[in-house]
Amino acid sequence: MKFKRLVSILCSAATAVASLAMPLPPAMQTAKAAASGPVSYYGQLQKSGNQIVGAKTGNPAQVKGMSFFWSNWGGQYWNSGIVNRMVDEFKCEILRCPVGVDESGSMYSSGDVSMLRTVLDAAISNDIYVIVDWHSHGAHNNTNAAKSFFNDIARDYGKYDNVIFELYNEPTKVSWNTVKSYAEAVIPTIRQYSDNLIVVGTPTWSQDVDSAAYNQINDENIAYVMHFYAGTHGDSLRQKANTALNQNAAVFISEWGTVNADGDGAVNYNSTKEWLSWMDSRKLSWCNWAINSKAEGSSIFTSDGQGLTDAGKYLKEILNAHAETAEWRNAAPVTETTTTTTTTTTTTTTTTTTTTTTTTTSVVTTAATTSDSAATAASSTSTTTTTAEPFSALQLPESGSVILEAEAYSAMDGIRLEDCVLGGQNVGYIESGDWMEYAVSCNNEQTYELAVRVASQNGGGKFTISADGKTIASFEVPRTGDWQNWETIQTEVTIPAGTKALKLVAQEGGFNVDQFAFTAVKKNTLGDVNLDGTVTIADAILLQRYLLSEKTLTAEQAAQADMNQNHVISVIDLTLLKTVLIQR
Ligand code: IDC
Repeated sequence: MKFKRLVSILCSAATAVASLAMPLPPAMQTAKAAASGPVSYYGQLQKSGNQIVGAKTGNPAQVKGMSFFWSNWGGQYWNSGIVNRMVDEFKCEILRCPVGVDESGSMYSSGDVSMLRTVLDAAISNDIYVIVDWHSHGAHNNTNAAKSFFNDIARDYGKYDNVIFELYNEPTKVSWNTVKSYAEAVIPTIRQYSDNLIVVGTPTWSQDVDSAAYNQINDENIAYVMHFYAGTHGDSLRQKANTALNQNAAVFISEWGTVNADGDGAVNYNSTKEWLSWMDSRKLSWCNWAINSKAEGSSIFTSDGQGLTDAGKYLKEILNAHAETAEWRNAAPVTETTTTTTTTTTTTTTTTTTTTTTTTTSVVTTAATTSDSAATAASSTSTTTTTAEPFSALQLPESGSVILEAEAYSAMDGIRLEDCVLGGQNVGYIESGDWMEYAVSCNNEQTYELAVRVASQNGGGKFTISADGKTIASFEVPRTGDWQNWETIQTEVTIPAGTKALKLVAQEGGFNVDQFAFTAVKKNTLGDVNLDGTVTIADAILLQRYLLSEKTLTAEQAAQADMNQNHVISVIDLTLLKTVLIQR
């Protein structure tokens, strides 16, 4: 019986392989690339709780990129060549277009709209997000000008998932109520055409996200804008955003600088690292100021326009590092681009393309050289059980890496925070029986390489990690020679679906913890097309029905079906899958 089946499978496989070896009909040769950028992957950006998620993935989507300079002064860069360069060289996933508006709320030059359209078109063809920013410090003085502008842009561009509307760059010293009334007048103009994300500036040069969060706009898809300049701003501004997040407001960093708030001065690397790590831990999307060559610290181009400034070099490095772990770049193949039925066989072949790059654990291995986040939890005594500021649960990813700062606990007993030599804070004074608990959210069971950054003058510490009460890992802490000499210890952990809390409990004290890095381990269940955890004939049947166009596959399922890992799902994969089943 087995033999017979094998023969028939081999025969049909031989026919299929032979037919595939023949020249492809024209339609098959022109298979179109699928998700080439973040927008195809995440879809429209949407507020969900205090996060911005991708409509297609349901998971937080953190996108990073650059802001152009005021259109009225930096217009020479508003062209498709620069958009391409920003995508290819800087790896931008988002660009921001600050349309210059004066204090009275009027556009400096109506001609700027045509430059804006050029950039929007280029961003859309690059499959990246793009913010239309009414770059004003007095927009509420002229609501009608904003309404007319957003009406035209939303009418023409609101249908594209790429586009985000930013209503008011930076209100200055006005009340949130004033800004809110302005926003409430402009929003319906956009909503006639588009339910895309709208981001709204907040008082005090977009710093008072907390006031906005306490009195939110009644609309389903709004985020509040916070801006910072690393040379000027630090912890106290981050605390305002933490407060806003705790009020279930979504926060968007549509502009930030590595330099001082006047846009000039030297790059403040340490402060920038603290901000970056803080934004990463909360999955906040951002744009950096600015694509320009004016002789000031925030410009990324030198004043002759030829080279990159310190800020430019640094931003390129940051954005390129992000590209290595960005979820959309590491995602599984996307299915169903072109389907063609050949006339010589009854086999239908679907060509699948992908932009997969290898998921690396670079976050983990390079972590020790980067600064960690700033203090995020209130310091507390060493004797009482304390609930820190309620943190949003950390979404554990299905691919790539995420860092959980040790100080971002939701509850703890016995520990204390202290300044960390790498920047930010770490958990210290851990004694036997002390613990920290972390709010997480984990949709599906997933295996991770868990790397914990620890320091211990003398060694001998021991701790366990549990998921909703069940121990999933045990660690022994080596001697690192100093309380601030950090090393990473790691092990593989499997976190069950639905886990809400991870807890570290010290069995033996005498160690410090700075952060936990989770890197998703790709499940090695190739062939599990129906994703039920095992490889059976049901998977082969599903794949066969897919090839006969009777069923569709999700990207995750297609990844499982791609047995020979060539990013094309064909009858060869079916043959391989059947061979695996038969040989067992
Ligand atoms: C600054 C420019 C500067 C220009 C000034 C005009 O860098 O060359 O003279 O605008 O107002 C912001 C604003 C942004 C500022 C930037 C730096 O959104 O327009 O650009 N900044 O000061 N908020 C905080 C800082």
